[in-house]
Amino acid sequence: MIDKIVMATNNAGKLREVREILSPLGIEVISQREAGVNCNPDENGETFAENAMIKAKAVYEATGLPVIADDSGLCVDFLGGRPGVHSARYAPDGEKCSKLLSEMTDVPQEKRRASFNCTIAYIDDDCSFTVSGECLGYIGYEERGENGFGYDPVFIYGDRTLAEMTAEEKNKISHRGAALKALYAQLKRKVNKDADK
Ligand code: ITT
Repeated sequence: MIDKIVMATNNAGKLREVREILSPLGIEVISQREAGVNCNPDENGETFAENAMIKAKAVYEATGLPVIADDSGLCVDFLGGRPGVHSARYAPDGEKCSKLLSEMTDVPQEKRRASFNCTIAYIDDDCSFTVSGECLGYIGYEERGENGFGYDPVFIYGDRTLAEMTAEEKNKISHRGAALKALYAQLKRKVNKDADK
């Protein structure tokens, strides 16, 4: 099994969650900065998968080590899927939730459905692939909770926002948790295949 992976990200919240999920499985995740790479490629893809691959490739080319990159975002039904792949650029951190709430004033409960989506790209010397995960919920009417990052205070799953959940609770139901579960299954298959060669 791969025991050390570089994560191509500048987002501390993502890095923390990926570490929490993969380290109990025996995979050490180091940040691109810890790997000595400082890069922020232009995320000009039209899909989460394209952008995840752009980020993973840039760091793989710089390090030659196994790399993962996460491209994720919030898709709101009422907004025709926005902010989607533009979630990071929608507003500065600290203003994302308030801007979204202001776009959703007076929108009734039944029209507030939304999904968090996450695609993770993986690259090493002999393969590259993407895996995805989704978390379905809806947008609340106010910010609630102190945990998590990004849009967590306005995204309701069940009867709580993701920011009201512990890290462990969020990771069990989140888009990122689902994508990482699929990644782990793929890596296990790859190891078994290599062992059969
Ligand atoms: P990197 O590209 O460096 O990884 P980024 O923040 O720019 O970091 P993205 O381009 O993938 O990442 O943008 C995704 C945005 O969607 C992110 O900045 C958050 O605002 C939001 N987001 C993604 N996952 C989230 C989560 O689990 N909870 C809350 N917001 C999330």
